[in-house]
Amino acid sequence: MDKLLSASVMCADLTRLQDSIFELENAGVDYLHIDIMDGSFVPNITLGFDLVNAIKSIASIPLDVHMMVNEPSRFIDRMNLDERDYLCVHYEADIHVQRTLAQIRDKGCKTGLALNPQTPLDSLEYLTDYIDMALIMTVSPGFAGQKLFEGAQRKTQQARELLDKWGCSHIPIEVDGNISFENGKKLSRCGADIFVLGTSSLFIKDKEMKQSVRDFRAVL
Ligand code: S6P
Ligand code: MG
Repeated sequence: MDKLLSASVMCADLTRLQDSIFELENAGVDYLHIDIMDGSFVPNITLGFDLVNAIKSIASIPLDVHMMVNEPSRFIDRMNLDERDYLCVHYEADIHVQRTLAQIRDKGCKTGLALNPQTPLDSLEYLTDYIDMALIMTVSPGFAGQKLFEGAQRKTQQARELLDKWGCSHIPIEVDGNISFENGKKLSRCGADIFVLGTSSLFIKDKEMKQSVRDFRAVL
């Protein structure tokens, strides 16, 4: 499977959002990762649906929307996404997550299912028919600039093994949180396919983003 890079928009310069989006595209990332938080599922509030739609209207690369929101089904129709985009919800945030994943499919975009660090991998087992990507959180969600949790490599490797065992080698694994060059390299070897780049590797003072993207691809 191709290794893909998804840039975390919440880490970009939001005072000049349009330029930031074009800079990220120009730097050569594959997706724009947009974090939506509700101040309840996670203790923070970041980007929202209107912003997703605004970005979608100017972006030429697909979006990778990560909803850290309780009962996400309430908001899915608020976003104008298409078949190139991922819309990812959390297993822990929705007691009827199967229905929500089906709702996202009906909407016509790709589904993602995210798991917090402590959530067991077997949560994925009966949902594999409904997911186009598994998002393994490598930090507890809510903030940029955190440290990789200790079990992240083991969990990523086991996720890959289990998905393969269940006949789902086609489902990519995304990793999100403290994806530095070093952690990206290790997680890539464990089977990660999509890497969310934030303050640990892409938004680095005095380093050109184009160079960071090149360097990141080189370590994978
Ligand atoms: C926060 C969110 C993430 C962050 C990203 C930041 O939980 O889901 O997508 O934006 O992890 O990257 P970094 O390198 O600062 O951890
Ligand atoms: Mg995220």
